[in-house]
Amino acid sequence: MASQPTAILSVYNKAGLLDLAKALHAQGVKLLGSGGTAKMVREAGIDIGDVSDITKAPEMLGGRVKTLHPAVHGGILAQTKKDSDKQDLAAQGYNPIDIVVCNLYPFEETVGRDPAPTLAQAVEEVDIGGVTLLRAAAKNHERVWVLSDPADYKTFLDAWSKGGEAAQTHRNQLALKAFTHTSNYDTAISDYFRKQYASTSAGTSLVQQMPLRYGANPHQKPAQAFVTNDEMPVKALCGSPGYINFLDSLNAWALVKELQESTGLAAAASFKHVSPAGAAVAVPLTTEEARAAFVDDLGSLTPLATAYARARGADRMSSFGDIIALSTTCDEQTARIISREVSDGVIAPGYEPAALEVLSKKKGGKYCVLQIDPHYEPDLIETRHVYGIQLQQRRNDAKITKDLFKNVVSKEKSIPDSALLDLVVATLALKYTQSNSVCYALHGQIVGLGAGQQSRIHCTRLAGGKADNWWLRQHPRVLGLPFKKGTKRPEKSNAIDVFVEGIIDAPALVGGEERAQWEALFDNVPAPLSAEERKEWADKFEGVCCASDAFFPFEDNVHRAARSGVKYIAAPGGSVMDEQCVKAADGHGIVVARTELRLFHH
Ligand code: 93A
Repeated sequence: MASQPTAILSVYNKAGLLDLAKALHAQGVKLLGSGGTAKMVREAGIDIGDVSDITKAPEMLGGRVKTLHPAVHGGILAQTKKDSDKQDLAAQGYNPIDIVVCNLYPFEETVGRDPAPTLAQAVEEVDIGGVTLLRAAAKNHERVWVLSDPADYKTFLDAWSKGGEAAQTHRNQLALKAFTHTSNYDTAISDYFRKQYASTSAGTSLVQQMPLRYGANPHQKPAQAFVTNDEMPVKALCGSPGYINFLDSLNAWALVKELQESTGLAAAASFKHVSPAGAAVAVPLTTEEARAAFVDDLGSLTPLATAYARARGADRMSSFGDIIALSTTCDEQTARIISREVSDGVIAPGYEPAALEVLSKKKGGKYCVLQIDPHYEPDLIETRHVYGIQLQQRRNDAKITKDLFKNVVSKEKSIPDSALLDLVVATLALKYTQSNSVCYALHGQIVGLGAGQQSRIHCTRLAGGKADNWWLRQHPRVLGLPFKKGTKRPEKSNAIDVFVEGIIDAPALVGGEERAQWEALFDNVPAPLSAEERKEWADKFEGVCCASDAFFPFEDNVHRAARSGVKYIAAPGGSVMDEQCVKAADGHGIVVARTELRLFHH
């Protein structure tokens, strides 16, 4: 067996090659190169053999086979401490290879070119032998050095001849780099072929990829959605989803799926900017709720229509242009409710034919109708890239059921079934809301959600303000607002909002254009709600549930919740102020369930 160390050189990117070859040669290393690599080294006057010297076979198929041979891979993969490996090499007259220098055909660069290469051109850029060299050398890094990046040549030359533990550490790092290099290379190849053979635009039955018009903003191109396992569980029956549509749809679907699993009731959600504007289960609407949700003209509602009417009615201003998720097959009545609202899209496990017909006419046929496989289970580990760095975590698969609220730590202990249902709705909503978040729920629906605030009290105030608004929208004076015939639904929602919030009566607006536009919507201009009317109505707001995605750091949250009719609170503990918060709750007669489950979501 030869004691002279041997290096195989086979590089597409020839930067630094000559310096490396010169230095290796000077240190007594035998050099063997593939066609172009050997030629360049030889022409520089450095002694180098051809790979074919040891394979005894010429490069063939126009370069498709250069280094793929047992003389090469046996030499790389042999564990020279093993007698049987040594005997195997000797039997074939092969020698061990100690250093592999290789980088790959530029596949990614080629397919990224404008104009795009043909498929045949792309195929030729798929490096086979180089990847095999790298993987073989990386696998046997206990003995073999693998250089996949010209940037590593210099440090390698300093380290390789020294031996010992430091050299092994260096080989370990080079092996990791080579494995990562081939992995990224294969990712680029599969990405390309997925777009060619498994895209919605490829017209094949196996769909793994959907091109998206753009990312979060129009200048963020290209954009796509894809899976690497099985099939894409979501398909567009109508319209084409954008990047944010996808984010909303997947979060909204996860929420309604879990709501139905946990409560046994049909569920719906109305999402905007990756947080729910509303979410609900099918608890029948009171007459006032039906009027405030603009569905009182429809008579009795199906369970799914009830759930969506509640979800959409939670915060009509925020639901403008929503993505809707439905937990069961969309029926015609639900589709009809959706069709008269301003909305961007809907996701459901299925659509009755009549429902699909209604929805596919919306927005001139551009309304986004998505169907999701209800049995789809995402991987337990989820990965995302942020600013070039990959973040990985176990996905939040915590189950939210009524059992979560068993640990009652307040003086008042009793939580009726209806409140347990509302606590499930509020807490599950938070699981899919951008944090920090606080949610108030009543009658099986969100009535106020404070999302994405850095301060918890701001969440609690925001959610409380929305809950108050929801309640005031059922005030007889609001339900009886004398809108002119033909006033559109979004105009009504806006006019009610500014009326309920008291904005339109602000001194700065009286006599101004905004106020005049508002007045023009009515047959006769309504008088503002007086402080007494507001107070009298607010006093009737009761039995509300409030959940928080993390502990309340101060008792001001409890006092604020109490002012919006909150009777039940669910939050994890862990604050130094836990005791004071419970004391504050006791002062209001509020029941507190400590969940010990934090639900941050980003
Ligand atoms: O077509 S290949 O996949 N077949 C091979 O057997 C093979 N061995 C090395 N390409 C192969 N290579 C690649 O050739 C290397 O990864 C390197 O990128 C390139 C170097 O070719 P040359 O030395 O002829 O310039």
